[in-house]
Amino acid sequence: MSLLPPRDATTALIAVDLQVDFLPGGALAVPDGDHVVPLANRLGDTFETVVLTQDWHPPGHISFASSHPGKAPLELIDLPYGPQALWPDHCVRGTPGAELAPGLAIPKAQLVIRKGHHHHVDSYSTFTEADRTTPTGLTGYLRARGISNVVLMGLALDFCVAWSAVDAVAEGFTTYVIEDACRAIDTHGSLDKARADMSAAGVQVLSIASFMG
Ligand code: VGL
Ligand code: ZN
Repeated sequence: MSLLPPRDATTALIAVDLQVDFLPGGALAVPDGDHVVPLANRLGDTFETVVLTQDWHPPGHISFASSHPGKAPLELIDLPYGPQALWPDHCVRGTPGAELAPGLAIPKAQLVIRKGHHHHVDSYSTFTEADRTTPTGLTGYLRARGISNVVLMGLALDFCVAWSAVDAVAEGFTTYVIEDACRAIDTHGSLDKARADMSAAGVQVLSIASFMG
């Protein structure tokens, strides 16, 4: 049985990338991505501190296949910071696809972290960009508010949720992922890898039923 996080002001919810482009019909649709939006609303109600994240790329971002002639979405390329999967153009800052999901209703949420805004660096993680050195500033925000535990949910489990969870552990937070409040892209073994990476890092995986008790 997994331990549950303390249900007090030391625990924050991070709702990851609940955005139009990751919902059915979006540019990088995650299968059944829309199913987790009502779960985010229910969970959000039970936390004092809620952080929303938004994938937020400039036009022509380095993670877009269209920025690399001859390359197709889901191919891998080598960048100075390591391998980078290529994606369809998605979550271009200021466009309708980058907006938060219609139906997302967490009025308590006070911070939105926008990530992936550097032209030459992607950022699946909401803590540290893909160069593994540039911080988003989220750690400082959470620490300043006395947060020591984080609970993650959202899209996509095998990219932005998993990378954020592994980094949350590295930043010293006790870290939980509510797996059935996430959906995955699952390409080239990414879901199995994400599960293995989270388990190796010590991320605790919960179900929404166990969490809601
Ligand atoms: C994501 C691929 C590219 C995610 C973001 O939110 O998981 N995946 N950009
Ligand atoms: Zn992205």
